[in-house]
Amino acid sequence: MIKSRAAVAWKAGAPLEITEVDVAPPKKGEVLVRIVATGVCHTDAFTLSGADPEGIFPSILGHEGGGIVEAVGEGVTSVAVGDHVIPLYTPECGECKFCKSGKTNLCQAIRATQGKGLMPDGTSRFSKDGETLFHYMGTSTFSEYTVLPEIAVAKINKEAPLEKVCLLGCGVTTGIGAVMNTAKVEPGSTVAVFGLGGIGLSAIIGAVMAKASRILAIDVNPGKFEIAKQLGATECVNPLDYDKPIQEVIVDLTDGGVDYSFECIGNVKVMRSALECCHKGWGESVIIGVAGAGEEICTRPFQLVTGRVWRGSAFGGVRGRSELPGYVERAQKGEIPLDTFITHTMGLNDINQAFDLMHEGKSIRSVIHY
Ligand code: NAD
Ligand code: DAO
Ligand code: ZN
Ligand code: ZN
Repeated sequence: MIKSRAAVAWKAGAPLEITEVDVAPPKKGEVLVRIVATGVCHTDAFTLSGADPEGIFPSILGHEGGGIVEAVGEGVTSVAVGDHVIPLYTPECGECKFCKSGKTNLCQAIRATQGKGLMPDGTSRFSKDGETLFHYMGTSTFSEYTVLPEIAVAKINKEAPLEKVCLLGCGVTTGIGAVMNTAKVEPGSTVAVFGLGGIGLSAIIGAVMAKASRILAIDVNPGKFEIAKQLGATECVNPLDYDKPIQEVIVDLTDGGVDYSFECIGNVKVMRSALECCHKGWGESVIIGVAGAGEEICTRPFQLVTGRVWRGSAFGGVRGRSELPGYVERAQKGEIPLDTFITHTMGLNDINQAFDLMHEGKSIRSVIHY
């Protein structure tokens, strides 16, 4: 057992407690990683709020980390002590039906146990005074030391700053990937992005990379517009400035609707707007936001009959072990401006402030430095 500083989520709706926890050594096929830095994503707040149907307590949240391998368990061959890695909440075993399909990044090799907050052998590596603490998304980056299956770490360039590229562990990759891999936006396309947090702003970067001709950035918080424009949005739209549904506003602005839209909020009403602002005959809408437990989407089926397409995207469709190192290289070359996302940095002791800043709409990403 080693001691680790961690932020523990004891129950839904309560602040995290910064405390010392026990971490058991990595077992067969597992690695112990010292997390150097972690971002705080809306999904952590969603789970902490209690709205996440998969939320399990007490647990150690966090899934947007960067760290260094400190020890490896029996049989681990693909990473070694000292390697720099990004934890993957979507692993890549390369062998399951999903990995072999070539059609999805949703590896299922450890899905059953990961969803229960456990390692693949059905036990947890975390405890506090003998009480089991559950893992979260298989990553638990709000602990300085965390244990991950070997198939859930991407080995990256050691020269990349972990306190920046940690953002590629979720938000930035999710937004860019949804545009490039899921929608496959073509040059000259018109794009609407709903929600300008870390995910939506990354979708804007993806739309710029894809050479979209117009990128409409939509948010109810106008404080997000400056950064959206800086990243390449061509127009910013605040739904609160209009007295008609936002889909009608977008359709009017774009001669019948956009080619692609992305919902980056987790609001089922906005998901409908994002679909219905797409162009008749070919417009495609991608759901990225995660809606609350029990919520459902709806639209008139005629929207689909008349050619609009509704799809979803997890981790931007990116296969973590094989593709994430390439994202790190693109960030190193300056093609992905990670600095723009980091509005706040703080130590682990102040992690609850990161949640407050997110709820107040004041941050894009807070990065916790251990
Ligand atoms: P965030 O809270 O930082 O940003 C959300 C933005 O949406 C804010 O700027 C907010 O002002 C805006 N917004 C809220 N209500 C709105 C409305 N009605 N109309 C327009 N704008 C509105 O969140 P984030 O970290 O960017 O995450 C966004 C969503 O993506 C969350 O639901 C998160 O759980 C989800 N997510 C999904 C994946 C995935 O793989 N699919 C990965 C990471 C995050
Ligand atoms: O394979 O069934 C599955 C689940 C894969 C988890 C993908 C989660 C993506 C959305 C959650 C937001 C992540 C921060
Ligand atoms: Zn996330
Ligand atoms: Zn797999």
